[in-house]
Amino acid sequence: YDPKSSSYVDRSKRHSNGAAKALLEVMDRKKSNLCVSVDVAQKQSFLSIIDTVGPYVCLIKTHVDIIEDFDDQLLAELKALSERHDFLIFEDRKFADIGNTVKLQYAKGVHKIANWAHIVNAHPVPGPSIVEGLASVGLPLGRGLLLLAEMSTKDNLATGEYTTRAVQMARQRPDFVIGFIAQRRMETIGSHDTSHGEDFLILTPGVGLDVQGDGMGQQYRTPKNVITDAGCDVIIVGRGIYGNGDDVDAIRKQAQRYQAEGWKAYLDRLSK
Ligand code: BMP
Repeated sequence: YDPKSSSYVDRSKRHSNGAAKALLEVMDRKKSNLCVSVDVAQKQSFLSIIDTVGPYVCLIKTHVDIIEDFDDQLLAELKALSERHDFLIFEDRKFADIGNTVKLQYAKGVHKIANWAHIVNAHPVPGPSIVEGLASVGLPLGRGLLLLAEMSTKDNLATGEYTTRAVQMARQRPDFVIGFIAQRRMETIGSHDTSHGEDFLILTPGVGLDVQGDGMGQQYRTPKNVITDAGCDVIIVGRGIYGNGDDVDAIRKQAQRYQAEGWKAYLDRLSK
């Protein structure tokens, strides 16, 4: 079994986790493997970008702790947009603490992330206990977790044995860990026998069509590099979509462009 040559909709049937299933189904339904990362500081701008790109995405990625005028109304509007435009929500929280602390960070505080984010992510650095802590909150709510097995930045430390250990952690909790933030497929890592049908979602940041970096360590690859060549599943695009100002038509055009490029790259991969 090779997830690279299977369709998103066929793969949805292999996942028992509700968030993984729902994501693969919406990707198929909307013909989109585009996740837009909305990294802006004002609520109005945040909601306006999401309303504009909503029809073209499978997933919206948030960093709610960036928003200066955050309130519960914002969450109600985000939820309404996700229903109107049919996308899932991924809070890029990057949990990285002991099980008991991440459990509190996930469920409580100002943001109450578990109440509204279908998907969150965590650094594997604390070991399997971080997954247990998050699962105790997320599993009863049908949520999914991604582990950061690799990063997009220059000279990052998530390589080699660290990446392998992240994959081993995921294999211990396939009910909750639905995949990875990574730059390539992970199923073959750790001299694992892939014949039993393992399937991870690979969500990949560091995607841009017009520039190669941001002067702060970020490194960009194209949708073709990421989806066709590296076999990843979802392209995560931030500033490539809204980085040239807040003109709504320009943002819509960029979202359509990345959606089309990402989908073409997926169809090219399937026809290989
Ligand atoms: P941009 O496309 O504007 O560079 O944004 C990338 C987004 O993906 C940011 O929100 C960043 O936090 C996130 N990200 C990343 O760039 N590289 C990683 O390895 C992991 C990330 O979560």
